[in-house]
Amino acid sequence: MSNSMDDVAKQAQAFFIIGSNTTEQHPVFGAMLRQAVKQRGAKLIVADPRKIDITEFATLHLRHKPGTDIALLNGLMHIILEKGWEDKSFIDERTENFDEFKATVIQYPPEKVAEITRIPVEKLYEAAEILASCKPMAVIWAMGITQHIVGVRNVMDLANLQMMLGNMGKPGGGVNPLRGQNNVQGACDMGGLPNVYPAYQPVTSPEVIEKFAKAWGLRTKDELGKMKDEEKEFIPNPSREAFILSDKVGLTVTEMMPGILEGRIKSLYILGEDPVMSDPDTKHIRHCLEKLDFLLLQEIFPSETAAYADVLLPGATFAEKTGTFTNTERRVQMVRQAIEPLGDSKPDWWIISQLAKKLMVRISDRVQKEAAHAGWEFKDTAEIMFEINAVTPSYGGITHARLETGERLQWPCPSADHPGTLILHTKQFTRGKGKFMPIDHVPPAEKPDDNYPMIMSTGRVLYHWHGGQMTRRAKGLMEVYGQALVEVNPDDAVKIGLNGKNILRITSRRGSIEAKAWVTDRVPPGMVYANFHFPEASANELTHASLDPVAKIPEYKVTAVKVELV
Ligand SMILES: Nc1nc2c(c(=O)[nH]1)N[C@H]1C(S)=C(S)[C@@H](COP(=O)(O)OP(=O)(O)OC[C@H]3O[C@@H](n4cnc5c(=O)[nH]c(N)nc54)[C@H](O)[C@@H]3O)O[C@H]1N2
Ligand SMILES: Nc1nc2c(c(=O)[nH]1)N[C@H]1C(S)=C(S)[C@@H](COP(=O)(O)OP(=O)(O)OC[C@H]3O[C@@H](n4cnc5c(=O)[nH]c(N)nc54)[C@H](O)[C@@H]3O)O[C@H]1N2
Ligand SMILES: [Mo]
Repeated sequence: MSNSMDDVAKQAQAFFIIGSNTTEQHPVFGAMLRQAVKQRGAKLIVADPRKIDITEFATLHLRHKPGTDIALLNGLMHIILEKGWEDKSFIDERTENFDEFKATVIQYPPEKVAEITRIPVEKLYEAAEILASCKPMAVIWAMGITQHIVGVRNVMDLANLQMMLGNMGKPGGGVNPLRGQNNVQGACDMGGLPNVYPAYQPVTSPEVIEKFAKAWGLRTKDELGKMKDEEKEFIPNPSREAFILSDKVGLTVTEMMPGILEGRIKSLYILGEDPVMSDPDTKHIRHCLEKLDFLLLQEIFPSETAAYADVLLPGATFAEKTGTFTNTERRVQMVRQAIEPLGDSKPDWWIISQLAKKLMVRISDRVQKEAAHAGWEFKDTAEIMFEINAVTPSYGGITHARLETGERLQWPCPSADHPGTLILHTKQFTRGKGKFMPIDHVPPAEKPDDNYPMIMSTGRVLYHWHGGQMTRRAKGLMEVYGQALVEVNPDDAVKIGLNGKNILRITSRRGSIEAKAWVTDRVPPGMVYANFHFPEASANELTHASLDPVAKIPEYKVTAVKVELV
């Protein structure tokens, strides 16, 4: 989030929630927003194909066709320009490329947008007026925006909107993606991505490579090139670049799986992920995992993916270890060990460091054991944090000691005396001026046809967590929500001939599931909504791996399906 939950909830005059089921998937923040609407009359626009719970509190619900967000946003911005509601001084002072962007937006008059999105023209005008007249206005989104082949473009178009209205760098405004997993923000900040080191420092940059090579006592490619042959004697494996830092961008998960079939990937080390449940097109994923030479899985439970593992290492859970999580507002929080790890389980960081030491020795028996171990000897996670402080500028001043005193630290926090940053981009953007990006509507990858006439959208429900390894083990949750339900509109229920029966078969071009119907107008006619919480009826048996070309995120939100009575 560019802003913080507090300032958004307390100071925004309007919220634009687009593609986020906030009260079910981020219930704490969802409750804060609901209160803002009820108690201080903040306006709320929700753009979501489904009638999710928070629409009950909405000033306006824009129920557009899945995968038409760009058309919707361009249409709203078209009206804002037509009415002269844009923030001209912000555009002049803080941004560039406005004219090129404007030329694209002009192509989206309300009538055309109404046709693409199925939102009536009057509603578009009403929405544009609320968004432009309530300042500051905060945009909030989640997977309804990103899980599309145009995920990155959707996000850029939301940034266009906020720059056009001058809502960036101000309390109560901003662009606010709600991060999903408890520590996904932290994992990304620490370089758990194929193209960057911690703090988004590119793996392709020679300066960055040199910095990390120095910090970790490794050689750079340049240094290796300059070395004499006899010096190379001491380098265990120069040809495999084992002891230098690679400047190659790695693969994303969604590229690794097909990479197995292409022979590019021979083994996988999976930690805390259950791809058999969460990756698109399960049959394909099973096939890929079967072809691996070796799969090491580090888990807290024997998950669905465990069936394919050669070795299963027991990781300790959040309650059994001490460290930090970084939440959606870039805030680093202490997590403290409450109980001793059960059985043989060990904290993930400890397992990784043990493995690393063993691998280093295996790679070369010529390297001194101590040298190989250097850099992997951590007493605890507070010590790991010191290394983070040294190489991660935005975390430079975030230590366990400061967090233990109760300080609220949101990155960037570059030094020990820095108070952290509540709101980003207050004076300028990371690149200097904010660049408007001309973005055109592109329809979803999979189109309905006579055989697969309906659209399936997928996501989660309040009571379960993804593959359900944790939540399906909770008795109370299973009592409330014990089997997969598929939302189907009452009109479609009639057409399908449900007539009191309740089991549906949903089939896509890749597979088929049977699940109980929940007949509800939460979904519009022509659309069903399924989750991936139960292995016996997981939506991912049906989804497909069409990817956003930049982020490589699959288009989980649009699959063409056939729905029948069982
Ligand atoms: N209880 C619970 N909470 C969770 C999780 C969980 O598994 N269970 N998972 C966490 C994680 S990792 C994540 S990423 C977040 C996800 O949080 P959300 O993104 O809020 O969750 P989703 O269920 O993916 O729902 C996204 C919303 O997008 C809408 N949508 C679908 N297609 C479109 C579209 O084309 N355009 C627009 N504008 N909207 C669309 C859906 O109707 C839905 O309301 O939740 C986190 N919180
Ligand atoms: N169809 C469809 N598919 C989706 C999505 C969608 O909206 N629709 N959403 C996608 C999104 S946004 C996400 S984030 C992914 C989530 O996909 P996954 O990350 O694969 O799902 P989780 O069930 O959260 O898997 C986490 C696993 O980690 C284990 N675990 C928990 N704590 C620890 C720990 O401390 N250490 C270790 N080693 N393991 C631990 C749990 O037992 C669990 O099996 O799903 C994606 N898949
Ligand atoms: Mo997520």
